[in-house]
Amino acid sequence: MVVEAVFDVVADAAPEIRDGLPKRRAKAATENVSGDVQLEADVWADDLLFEQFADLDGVNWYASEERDDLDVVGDADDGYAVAVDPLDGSSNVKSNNPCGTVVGVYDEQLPSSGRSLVAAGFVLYGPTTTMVVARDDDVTEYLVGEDGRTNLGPVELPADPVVYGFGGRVPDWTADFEGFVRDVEDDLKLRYGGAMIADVNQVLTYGGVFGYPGLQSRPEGKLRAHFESMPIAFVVEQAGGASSDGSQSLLDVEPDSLHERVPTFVGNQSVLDDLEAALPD
Ligand code: AHM
Ligand code: MG
Repeated sequence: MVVEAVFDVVADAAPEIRDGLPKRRAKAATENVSGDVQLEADVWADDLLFEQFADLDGVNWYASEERDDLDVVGDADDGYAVAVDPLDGSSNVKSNNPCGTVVGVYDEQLPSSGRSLVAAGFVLYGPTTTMVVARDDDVTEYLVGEDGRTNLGPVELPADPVVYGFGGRVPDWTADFEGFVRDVEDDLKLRYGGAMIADVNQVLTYGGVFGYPGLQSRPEGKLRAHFESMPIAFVVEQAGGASSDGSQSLLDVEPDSLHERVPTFVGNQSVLDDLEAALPD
């Protein structure tokens, strides 16, 4: 099945990506279409995944945070589109903090709503390399190594929220969002590491909320719908949690363009209900 083959590719590539990071910490002297300065590691991980997915039967389109346009890599009109953030949180490579790889499998050409996701998952390069895959109402965590993946069991968001982390500078937050955060910090513990995948995996492990809000200077926030927000929304919702762009599930967002950004929140339903109540409609 194509979805399993996609995550076999990701699991096979993960040890190679991890091993390749120490010698690719330099800046690549290029910017991606979102205006981020690329590391050699960003470009290299993207090329590596592109080559693998281009060869995979059933994958018709490859899209990446690091590429301007969608690449047609198959010959069928009804194949899957694979959307990748090859190295999420790559600014953490310099400071030797965690980063990840994010993958969404869509059953139609992009741009598309998150409702066309059939599977999504991520690799976390932390003290160990793990992969979380959500598909068919099942979310599973794997330990990933040179000799394949080991099933660590199902992932279920804990019922009670414990940790929170929000991106952006506080003076750039809106007053409504800042008011919501002041309430959150009465009860939850701050955990923000600057790599979405690492921060989301803490939420999946302990319960809580991760978000990158719309800012006064950038109402659309920072995270990209197809490559970051919708795939993690799919994972967290399948694991029993919720997602929001401030007023609706991230899976209901209808991006108009490939690299569109969207305010992004995932975590326990109770916290996201409070968020949506605090923000204007
Ligand atoms: P990237 O994919 O180019 O690394 O950018 C996305 C990252 C997310 O992983 C993280 O949540 C966010 O940017 C951190 O941004 P900031 O440095 O503004 O806190
Ligand atoms: Mg990213």
